[in-house]
Amino acid sequence: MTVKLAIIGAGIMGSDHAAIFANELAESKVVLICDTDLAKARALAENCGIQDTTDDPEQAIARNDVDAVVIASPDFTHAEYCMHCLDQQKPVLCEKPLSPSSSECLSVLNAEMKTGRQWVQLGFMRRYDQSYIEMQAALKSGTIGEALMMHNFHRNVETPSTGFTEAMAITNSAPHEFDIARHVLETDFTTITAFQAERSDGNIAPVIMVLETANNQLVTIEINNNAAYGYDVRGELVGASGSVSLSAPQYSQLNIDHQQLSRYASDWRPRYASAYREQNRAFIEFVQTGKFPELAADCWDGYCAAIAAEAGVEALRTCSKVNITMIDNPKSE
Ligand code: ISE
Repeated sequence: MTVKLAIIGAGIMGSDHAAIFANELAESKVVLICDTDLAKARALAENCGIQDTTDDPEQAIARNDVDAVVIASPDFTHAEYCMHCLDQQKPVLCEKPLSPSSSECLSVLNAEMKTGRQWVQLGFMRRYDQSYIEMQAALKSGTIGEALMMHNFHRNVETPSTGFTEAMAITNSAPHEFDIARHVLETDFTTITAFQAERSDGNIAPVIMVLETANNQLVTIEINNNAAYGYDVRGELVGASGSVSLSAPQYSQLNIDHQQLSRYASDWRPRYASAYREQNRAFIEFVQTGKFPELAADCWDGYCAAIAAEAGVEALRTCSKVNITMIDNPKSE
């Protein structure tokens, strides 16, 4: 069965998803691009040879010729559009975060649970990145001993020109690390502290967070949204008898003028190209079979990331260690 998709949001990620489904995943077809800015929807549709466009997300989700939905609109719209997908009982691949608000995440989770099955796959694509897969495998096989610490560095060239607030370092960027650390370590966070450097140029300054886990491990996260030099994600999992660090795929190095040079991409898409492809492939299989993908994040994971983010914002505001207190996972009751 060819899965017919609507993509909501014609920005960077909407365009990226459209290209992946159109060019790399033969069992899918994007039939509709939706953006509240119709001109943007039209431009993307034209670029990818897609016929239909609309500026009405609710109608897009409800259309009979749409089997499943990809949400890549601004963060604050994700929960609402997921709710429409649940109303229509259509599988949805929703970009992270599920919502910046943990209570909104819970509303989506509860609405999903009422339907009796899972519909929402959350786009924490790093779970499909080979370097994190190998990191987790080294831990699970006992190769590095028990996990003690996980260090994470997440650097963007610069913040988007509009709409990126101070808090979004924690609510938009760091959720990747909140999720991947929980996923690799298979545990939850208990506390968070956060610190911010100062910049004299008015740009959003780097934030460093330290989290404790339920298994007494430490997780450090640096978010630097204005690193200037390139897109750079690093990480290391330190065990009792060894460590494993991420190495970004790199296909060549240039040797000139007595220097060895390697390049940084200007954003995350090249670094995570294969992770996005594998994530999206898993989504198509999910739509076809109804079986939720083993590796993927779900609404509960979205809630866990949001509650860590809320505590992080509070920790930074109050310069104090904040407890991360979660409800019991209703899925395991
Ligand atoms: C951005 O907001 C994302 O969503 C990307 O997935 C991430 O890799 C990037 O660094 C974030 O700023």
